[in-house]
Amino acid sequence: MKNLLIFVVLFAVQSVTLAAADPAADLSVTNAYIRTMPPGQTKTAGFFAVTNNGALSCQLTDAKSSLSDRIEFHEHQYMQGMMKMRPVAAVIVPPGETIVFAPGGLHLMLFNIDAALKAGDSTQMQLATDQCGSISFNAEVRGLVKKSKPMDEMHH
Ligand SMILES: [Cu+2]
Repeated sequence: MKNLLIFVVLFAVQSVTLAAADPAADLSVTNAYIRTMPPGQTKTAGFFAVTNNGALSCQLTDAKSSLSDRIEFHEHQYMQGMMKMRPVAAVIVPPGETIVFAPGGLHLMLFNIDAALKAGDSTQMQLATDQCGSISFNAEVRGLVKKSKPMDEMHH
């Protein structure tokens, strides 16, 4: 009987320790939003800032949304005077750092969107990582900004 009691206490202590060490709690996402789509489009871009307050390096491996069955990490780069974008396999968020997904740089590319996106709506999204668990966050739908440069329409 005494042994059983010790076992229960040890088990409880261990559970608390595991919960406190949950690395997903060390990730936070702020300023998340996706853009509305021009008529006839089925893909859009998403942006956010992710901060790693933990001690582990967190590699973003996957993004999910009920709006899209295919989401890729993309980045924009100037190549020979042209803005081009290409997929990035994974994005690393080092301990203590914030990685910003913003227009003209890193972004999420959401494909095959059936639903109409209305500015002011919001949608639940998840980011998965290699060793820091996954994190859910709310992304606001924001209207397209009118751009004076035609290059922004060329690659999406
Ligand atoms: Cu893209």
